[in-house]
Amino acid sequence: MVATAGHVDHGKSTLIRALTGMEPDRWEEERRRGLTIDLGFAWTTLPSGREVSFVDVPGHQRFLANTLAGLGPAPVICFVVAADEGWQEQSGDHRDAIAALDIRHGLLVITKADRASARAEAVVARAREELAETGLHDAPAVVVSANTGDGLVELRDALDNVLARVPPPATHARLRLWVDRSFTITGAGTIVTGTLTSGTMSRGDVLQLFGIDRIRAVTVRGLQSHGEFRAGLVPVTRVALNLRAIPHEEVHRGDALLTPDVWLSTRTVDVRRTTGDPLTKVPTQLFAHIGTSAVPARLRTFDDDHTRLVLDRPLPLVLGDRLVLRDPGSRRIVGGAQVLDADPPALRRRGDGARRAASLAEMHSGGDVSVEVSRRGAVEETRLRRLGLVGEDGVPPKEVRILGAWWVHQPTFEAWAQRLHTAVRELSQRDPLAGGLSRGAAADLLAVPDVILLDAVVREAGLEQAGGQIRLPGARADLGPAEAAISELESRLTSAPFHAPEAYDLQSLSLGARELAAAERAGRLVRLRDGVVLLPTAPSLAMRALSQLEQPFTTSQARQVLNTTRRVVIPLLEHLDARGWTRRIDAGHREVVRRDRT
Ligand SMILES: Nc1nc2c(ncn2[C@@H]2O[C@H](COP(=O)(O)OP(=O)(O)OP(=O)(O)O)[C@@H](O)[C@H]2O)c(=O)[nH]1
Ligand SMILES: [Mg+2]
Repeated sequence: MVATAGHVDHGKSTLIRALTGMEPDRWEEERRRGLTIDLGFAWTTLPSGREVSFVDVPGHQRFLANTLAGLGPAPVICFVVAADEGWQEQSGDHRDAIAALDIRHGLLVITKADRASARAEAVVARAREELAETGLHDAPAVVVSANTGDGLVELRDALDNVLARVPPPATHARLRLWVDRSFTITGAGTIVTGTLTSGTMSRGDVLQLFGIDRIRAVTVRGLQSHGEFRAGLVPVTRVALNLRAIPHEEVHRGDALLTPDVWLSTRTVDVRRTTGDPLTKVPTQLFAHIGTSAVPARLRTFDDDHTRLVLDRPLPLVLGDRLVLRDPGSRRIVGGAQVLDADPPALRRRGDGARRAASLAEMHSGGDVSVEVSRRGAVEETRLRRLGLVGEDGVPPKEVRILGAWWVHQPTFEAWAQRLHTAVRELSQRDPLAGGLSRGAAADLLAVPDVILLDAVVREAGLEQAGGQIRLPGARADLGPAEAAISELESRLTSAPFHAPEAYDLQSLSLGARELAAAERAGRLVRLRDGVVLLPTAPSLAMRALSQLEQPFTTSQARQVLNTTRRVVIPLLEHLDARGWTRRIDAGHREVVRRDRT
């Protein structure tokens, strides 16, 4: 797609008409006044067979916003300067827009040569000087007259050459199509048009329509390009989509059609000035233009080259996007900016602004995935992709490691592990009976965003977890003051495994509920119903004896073979039932559950 550019009345629309035989001025008012007001669309086939679309823009300063909507998505420019008038004020505005948008392909067309052929050379020289700082600095120049037809053959050839040199756009990229028109055709319904600059589109696609006040799903019912139906389209091309179930008034210029769920919606972006006036010298209320959209923006300027833009409404922006900043008061383009961070941190505390300015100054324009990941510690990969920070290869930088869906900053990860280890060690010293740090407390302490990460941090720290508690490894947890009493109990139970201590035994050992619970968590005792305390080995020991009995067996036979009392044997048998090791047949009988070896 090629957009025109150039001062009012310099012959842009006439040129498009001469090249395509199509009328770019769509409105009756435009034709009556001989003035382009809004975008015009036309296309033709070049000598090579290549199809080319044109978007014709208005030159008049009053319609600069429309001009920017035409230039916004354009990869190639046909920059028009009339031979008789030469370089003029809006030539300058359009040059500034092209510089801000970083458009690098195009050609310079000197029109109306029939009126001032002698001046053509000087006009070319001046235009080259003016465009020297833009991507069009070495654009080929062609001198034409639409009236006589002189130079049009050369112009077609030159266009063909320029288009052949434009690098092919990414067909696999996620789609973002900025809408430039929405209208209705009887029988077909809503038609939405735009320039497909990357990604592919097919009939039946479900896309997200990113509108002024909401995002909704739309289905592409039909597709056209250059007036013909297509099943699918690849960039760069003009597209007209027939959308299902949405009135055309609900789609606007500046809306975007998106690949679903892969774009970030953002109202705040940090940008770097690429062209134009130092940011400290520009008004703090501007219009930001991107694609076909124009949104009022408030600047919170950090320095000459960096500012935060707070947009009046969210846009689907990504790292690297080029914005044109326009001052609605003076109707001037104040410059261009590039998105450095589409989701910047809030500035809350004193000094945040200065710190942010410093880190933006350091950031390279391709964005810095390391900076983003280190700032947050861990970031979901999908989010990084939305921010435009993941390269095609998907390989993280050196200090970033992938844990599941997360990209984690390795130094931060190690610091988390160290902090967790310290916290767990201190807790076990302070309160040996605590049984470890709860996962909830650990997550709060580290502020890790996901439990999967917490597990990884626990492993990294060389800690163990059980029952939602994180503790030191091999935790034959020292039970502190209760240690001696528990050891004593252990040795008694080792010699008489089913001789559970009586309440007064526990009392004389100073073992209360808290101490016993800690010992159980540490895996040193089990507590059964009715205050029965045994070694953790007791259940399997009991099973060994019970399976020697004739099946089924009675409670009393069990009591005898285990050499214990009813107080102990009943909770013990219930415990075995609960584990599925024994089965209660009736009030007086049980049997051992035989397991088939599989
Ligand atoms: N003599 C002569 N007149 C031309 C030529 N090209 C355009 N014109 C005339 O210049 C006037 C302006 O032409 P347009 O094509 O409307 O100019 P434009 O650049 O599209 O103007 P805006 O869209 O309003 O910015 C018209 O009267 C055209 O007939 C040319 O090559 N020779
Ligand atoms: Mg025109």
